[in-house]
Amino acid sequence: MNPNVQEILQMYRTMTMIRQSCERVRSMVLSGEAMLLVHMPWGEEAISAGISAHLRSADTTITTYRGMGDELAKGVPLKALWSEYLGKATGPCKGKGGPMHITYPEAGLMVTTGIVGSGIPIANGFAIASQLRGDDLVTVVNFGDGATNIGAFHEALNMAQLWKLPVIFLCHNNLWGEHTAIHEHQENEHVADRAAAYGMEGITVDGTDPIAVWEASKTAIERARAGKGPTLIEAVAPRLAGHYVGDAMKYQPEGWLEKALETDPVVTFRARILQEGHATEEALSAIESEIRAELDEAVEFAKNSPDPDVSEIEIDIYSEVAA
Ligand SMILES: Cc1ncc(C[n+]2csc(CCOP(=O)(O)OP(=O)(O)O)c2C)c(N)n1
Repeated sequence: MNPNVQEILQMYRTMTMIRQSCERVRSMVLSGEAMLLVHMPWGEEAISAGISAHLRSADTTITTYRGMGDELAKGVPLKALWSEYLGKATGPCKGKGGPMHITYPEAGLMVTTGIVGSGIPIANGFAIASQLRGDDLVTVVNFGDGATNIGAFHEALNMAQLWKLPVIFLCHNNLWGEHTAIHEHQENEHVADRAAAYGMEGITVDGTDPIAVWEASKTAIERARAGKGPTLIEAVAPRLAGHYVGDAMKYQPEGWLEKALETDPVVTFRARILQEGHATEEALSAIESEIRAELDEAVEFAKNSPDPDVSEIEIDIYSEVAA
């Protein structure tokens, strides 16, 4: 089964929004207009767009410091996201979370974490809650290839399979863990092969192709909603920029990035939409302009928003302890 035209264009819209936001963050950081340590999902846009097509607002998403795409695709509004990125009081975490700690329960975005692998067992917790409530909600946890070497990944997969938890373990395999290439940190040919150790379904897909991600996640989400347990999806999508904005990538072999750019998901999906006749050049340009205008408005809103007041500094940070 394939996505219909409306779904295809929605995925293109989401991917464009993520890419334009990546470009804007980079230009603001490199020009000195914003001071942030940020990790962009450059190249991973199709993964977030493909899976989110099957998610409801009430489903849970957990992501990482490279989570801007997952956050936008799940429905975090641009204004909210940008306000938090710029540390403003209008952000969903009142500017105290920043890019690495965005939470937006209204859209089911429950955790963004900077601790590699830490979101994976937390996903099991949300999934157990669904099981106890007896609903058919799913939890999607996003993480990188490097995170699959963390002990918590293995413990969480074992338990999720044993208890048939409604979780999708979505590995964004961008072929790098910080400055280390994947073949220098694990010997498995595919990250998805690791699922077999726990009796779990594991699948490797082309993470630069939103339709491939759409198909794989449709099957996995339907299985999870039906109580048939978790799936490990490995979506392979080369990282098209540095580990963080400002990383000069001196550790990459010569020509690596140039080759990876040949499968730039936003560029190739655009060309495919045109070639398969799903939309005209004018229609795609209109989507791009519309998003640029929304982004301009969101960035202006965030820039003009107040900083958090100093009196806020301990609020929402420590819990009240009864004497
Ligand atoms: C527990 C822990 N160990 C180390 C780090 C430092 N660190 C930050 S990002 C990163 C690389 C993680 O690679 P991967 O999981 O592939 O995710 P990617 O950055 O490629 O999205 C490391 C080691 C950390 N944040 N947390």
